[in-house]
Amino acid sequence: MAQSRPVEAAEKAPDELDAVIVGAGFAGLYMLHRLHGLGLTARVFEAGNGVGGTWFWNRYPGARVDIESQEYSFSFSEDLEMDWEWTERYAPQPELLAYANHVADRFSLRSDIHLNTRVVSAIFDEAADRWAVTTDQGQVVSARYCIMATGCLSAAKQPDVPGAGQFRGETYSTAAWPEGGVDFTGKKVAIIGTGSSGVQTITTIAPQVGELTVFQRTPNFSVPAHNGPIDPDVAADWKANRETYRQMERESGIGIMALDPSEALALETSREDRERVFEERWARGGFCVATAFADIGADLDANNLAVDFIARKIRSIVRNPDVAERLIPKTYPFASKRICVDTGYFEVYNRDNISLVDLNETPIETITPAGIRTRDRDHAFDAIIFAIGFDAMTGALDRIDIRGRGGLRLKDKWAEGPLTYLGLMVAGFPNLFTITGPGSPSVLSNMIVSIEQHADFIADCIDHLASRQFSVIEPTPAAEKEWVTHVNELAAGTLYMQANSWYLGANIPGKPRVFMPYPGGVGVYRERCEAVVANGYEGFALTGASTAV
Ligand code: FAD
Ligand code: N01
Repeated sequence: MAQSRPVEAAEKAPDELDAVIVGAGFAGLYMLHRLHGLGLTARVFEAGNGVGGTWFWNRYPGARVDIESQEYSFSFSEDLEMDWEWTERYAPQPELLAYANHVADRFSLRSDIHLNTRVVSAIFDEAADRWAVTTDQGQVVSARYCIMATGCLSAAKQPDVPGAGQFRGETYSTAAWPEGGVDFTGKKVAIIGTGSSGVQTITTIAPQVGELTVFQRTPNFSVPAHNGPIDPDVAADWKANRETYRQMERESGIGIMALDPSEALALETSREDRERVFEERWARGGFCVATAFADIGADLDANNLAVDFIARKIRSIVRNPDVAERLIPKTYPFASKRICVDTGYFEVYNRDNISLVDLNETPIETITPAGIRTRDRDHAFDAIIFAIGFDAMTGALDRIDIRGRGGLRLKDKWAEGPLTYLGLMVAGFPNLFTITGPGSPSVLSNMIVSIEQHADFIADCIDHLASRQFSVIEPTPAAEKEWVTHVNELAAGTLYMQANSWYLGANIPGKPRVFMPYPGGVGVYRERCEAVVANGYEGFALTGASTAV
C-alpha cells in the first residue's frame, strides 16, 4: 500500500477534506482505514448511532450470517485475523457487531466517524472539482472525493400494505430492530415476509411467542446451516492456511471457499449418484447445495432436479402435508433468488402455536387497529413484525440528493435502472465512488471479499491520481455503456432473470426491472479491474492538475 501523504491536514480548514465516506458498515470502516494509510483527511458520516451497518440495524432474533464466520471477515490484517476468535460456524449478529466495533477501535477509526448523522445531499461543484456534502445535522463539508459506502441492503422497504399505520399494537421491522430486544412471551404475533430475515426471525421466536402467524406471499428455498460452535480444527486450519484460502476466495466465483462448486452435470449423473450428492451437501449445510452440480444455475431441467430434491425434503420435515405444499417454492428456479440458510425453519411448522397464511389464497386487505384483515377473516394480534426486505442496491443512494455535472441528479440518470462503470463510478459524477455499487459482484458474493476489493481499488486510484497530479477521475460514457451492456448480457443467460427478486428491483413497486449485480464472478471481475488499472485506468478520464488531491 502506498504511504504517501500528499495533503497537509493542518493547513486545511476543518470542513475542507480530502474525502467524505458515507456509511460506517464494513465498507466505510475499511475505506477509512485505507485512506488513513494514505495520510488523507477523511470523515465518515453514519446515520446510525453506532458502527457496523447491517449488523448494527438488523438485530432481529436469530440474525446471523449465512457464510461461514472465518470467511465472512476481513482479510486485510493478518494480526486481526489471527487474534479474532469466532464462536459459531455462522456468527450471530451480536458477535458481528462486536467485530465491527473491535475493527473501529483496533484501527483507531472512531475519531473520524460522525454518528447519528445522515447525509442528505452531495453536490458536485464543477468550478472547484469538489463535492459539497450536507448532513441532516446542518454540517456542510467540501471534499475532493465522495465515497458512498451506503450498503446494498440498508434502505428498508417501507410497508406497502394498506392501513399499515393503523395498528394499535406493537410494530417492528427486522431492519431496524430495537436495541435490547423484544419480549414476545405469551403474545400473539404476526410476521409478514418469508425472506432470509423472516425465516431467521420465525425460527427463533416460534418457541417464545404465545401464537405466531406467518403471512407468506412467496415461499423461499431454504437449506440447513447445521450451525453450532465453530469446529476448533476448522478455525485452526483456516488460520494456518489463511493466505492460500484468501487468495482462493478472491479468484473464485462468489468469494466463498465452502461453496465447493462441482463441475459434474446433474443431467448427466445417474439418479442414484445425484441423490447421494444432494444428500451429502444437505448434510454439510449452507450454499453448497446450490453448487452440487454445475448446471443447476444454468439449465432449467437440471435446476428442477434440485427443486424436486428440496421439495421432498420439505415434505419429509413438515408433518401437515397441506402446510408442506405451501412452503415449497413452485414459481421460480432454485437459487435464482438468494436462498435462505436456516436452523430448523421447516421444523417450526410442526409446532402447535404456529400457523401459515398463504397470501396467494387469502391476500391482506388491510391492517386494522386490532390486527390484519385478509380476504376471508380478521386476525387479532399484539404485535406485527415486518420482514419485507429492502430497496436494494440503489435505495440508499436514491435517498440522497446526489448531483453531478450540470446539476444532473443521480436518481434521474438512473430512472431506467442504474448505469455504472464496473459498479464503481458513474459518468458525469466525477470523483464519486460507490463501494459494491450496482454493476459489481456485490450481493452475488461474499460481501466482505467484494468490499475489500473495492476499497483497495478506490484507495489505490486516489493514490495514483495524487502521485500523477490529477484531481479528477470519471468514467467515459462509452466505457459505462459497454459495461452496462456486458452486465445485462451476462444476466440474460442466467436463471436469475426468471424470478421476481430484489436483484431485479421486482420487490419495489415502480422500480425499473434491471438485473443490478454483476453475475460474472468475483475472480473474473477482479481480473477485469486489474486490467483496467494496468492499462492506465482504461475507460476512465483522468484530468486536472493539482498539488492537493
Ligand atoms: P452496510 O452494512 O449496509 O452499511 C451501510 C451504512 O451506511 C449503514 O450503517 C447506514 O446507516 C449508512 N448509511 C446509508 N445511507 C446513509 C446516509 N445517507 N447518511 C449516513 N449514513 C448512511 N452479506 C454476506 O456476504 N453474507 C451474509 O451472510 C450477509 N448477511 C446479511 C444479513 C442481513 C440481515 C442483511 C440485511 C444483509 C446481509 N448481507 C450479507 C449483506 C450485508 O449488507 C453485507 O455483508 C455488508 O454488511 C455490507 O456492508 P456495507 O458497509 O457495504 O453496508
Ligand atoms: O428481504 P426479502 P429480507 N405483503 O426481500 C415479503 C440478506 N439477508 O430482508 O417474495 C406481503 O428477501 C416478500 O414476499 P415476495 C439476503 O441477501 C441475509 O428477508 O415479494 N409480503 C418476501 O417474502 C437477503 O436476500 C440474511 O412475494 C411482502 C419478504 O417480504 C436480503 O438480505 C438474513 C410484502 C422480503 O424478503 C433481503 O432479505 C437477512 C407485502 N406487501 C437478510 N412486501 C442471512 O441469513 C414484501 N413481502 C445472512
